[in-house]
Amino acid sequence: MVVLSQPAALGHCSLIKTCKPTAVFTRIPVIDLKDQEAKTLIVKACEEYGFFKLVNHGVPIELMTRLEAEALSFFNLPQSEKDKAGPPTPFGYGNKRIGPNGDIGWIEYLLLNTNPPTSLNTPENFRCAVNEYVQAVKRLAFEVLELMADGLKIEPRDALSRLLRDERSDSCFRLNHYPPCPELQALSGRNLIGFGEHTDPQIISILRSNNTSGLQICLRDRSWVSVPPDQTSFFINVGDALQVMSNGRLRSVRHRVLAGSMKSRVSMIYFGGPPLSEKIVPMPSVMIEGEESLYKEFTWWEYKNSACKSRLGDNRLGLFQKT
Ligand code: GA4
Repeated sequence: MVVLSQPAALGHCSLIKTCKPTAVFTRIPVIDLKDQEAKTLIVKACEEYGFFKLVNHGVPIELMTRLEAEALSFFNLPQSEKDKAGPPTPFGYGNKRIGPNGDIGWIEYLLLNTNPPTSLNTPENFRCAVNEYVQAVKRLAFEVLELMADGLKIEPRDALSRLLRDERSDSCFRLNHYPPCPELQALSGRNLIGFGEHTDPQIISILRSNNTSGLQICLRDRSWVSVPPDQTSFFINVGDALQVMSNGRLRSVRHRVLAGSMKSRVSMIYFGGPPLSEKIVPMPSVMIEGEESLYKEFTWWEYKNSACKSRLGDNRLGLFQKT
């Protein structure tokens, strides 16, 4: 990754970093939710990559496309109208600035609370589409976490999903719009960083995007690969909290999003988090006899607080690792 060598070519986006093309991820684990083996395959994918694609998930495609259309009508509003829904801290509309500590990207977004839903002054249709979609994706997250518990032989099987089912669950929802940046064409195939590399702090993230590429994940050997888009499927990420709860067995995946020169990318992500008071510790049933926790004990509230003070690309779990 480099800071632009020809800032003039990009004018207004010259502060945002670019990066070179990367290889396509051809070995992406694809999991069919209705497959008998799903629980084993989910655990395997989360151990190796912390990431997989979910098909046959039962969420109607119309729910996704309806929300995508509503989101685009919002993002197509004049800037002054969108700004009325800002700032994004804690919830609302954000433009280029990500988080409170100076991170920027080629992105605009809406960050929303899910418990209870953030009440933005947006059209009724938009709010309905968000609420219906979030309900469906939440249910999917419960199902995936229950299969994961089965695969890890964790009892009871709702040991993970109950944290998201809890009405105090600290979950959120994000609608991202990565506008095309035509000036990029002058930079021979380079892409702008839309959302810089990071891991998600929560337990699990469920992402759906339109048919525009951009998502990349970091493999164990630290190489970056780009994930081919699939607007009918979901992409699932393990978050930091789940890495801790599995005592490092499941891997919180580093990922980033690049913006392109021609097509706009729209993504919608549900981040499933536990209640603020929840202690984030390895679950006894994932530990073998004599195994010790790799992490110091902390609550989700403490972790979130520390995350809010961090930069996007920081290794946030590092502060909580036992030395
Ligand atoms: C990354 C995952 C989610 O998008 C998010 C992000 C949050 C934000 O946009 O405000 C953070 C980032 C995310 C982690 C570190 C802090 C907080 C921006 C940032 C620099 C909503 C989340 O929960 O953590």
